[in-house]
Amino acid sequence: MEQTLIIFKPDAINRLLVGRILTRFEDKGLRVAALKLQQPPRAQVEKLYQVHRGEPFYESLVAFMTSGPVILAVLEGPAAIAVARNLLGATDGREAAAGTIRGDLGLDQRYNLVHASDGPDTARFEIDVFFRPEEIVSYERAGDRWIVSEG
Ligand code: 3AN
Repeated sequence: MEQTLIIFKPDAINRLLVGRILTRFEDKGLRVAALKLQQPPRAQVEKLYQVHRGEPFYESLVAFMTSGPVILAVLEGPAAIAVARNLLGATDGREAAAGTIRGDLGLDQRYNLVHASDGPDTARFEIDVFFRPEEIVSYERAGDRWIVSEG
C-alpha cells in the first residue's frame, strides 16, 4: 500500500472543481487517509517546490500556491503514486490527454488544478511537510475487498 500527497490548488477551489476531482480519485479506488483545507504557509510551499528554485516560473508558482487556501490530501492504494499521476495527466492542460483530470478540465501550465507526488521519496517528504503523523488515519472501507483482490 502506497501513500501520495495530493494538493487541490487555488484554481481548483476557485473553479468549484474540488468535488469532481476528488470523485475521480475515489472512483478509481484510492482511499483518503488525510484531508484538510489550509492557507499554506509560504515556507511549506517553498519546501514543496525546492527543486524548482531558480526556474523562471518559481516565484509566480509560489505566489499562486499561497494566493488562497488549498486542500491537502493523503491518498493511498496499490501504486497510488503512479496511479494518481496517471489520473492527472501531463503538467500542461493543453498537452494532457483527454480523459485525464488536467486534459479534461484545464488549459494552462501553472493553473493545472492538482499536485501529486512524483515518486516514493518525494511522496514521503511532501507528506511530512504538510501533515503530522497523527493526522493520517489508517482504516478500511466496506468496499475495499471489492477493489483489491487478495492472494
Ligand atoms: P507536475 O505538477 O506535473 O509534477 P512539475 O513538478 O514539473 O509538474 O512542476 C511543478 C509545478 O510548477 C506544476 N504543477 C506547474 O504548476 C508549475 N510549472 C511547471 N512548469 C511550468 C512552466 N513552464 N510555467 C509555469 N508553471 C510551471
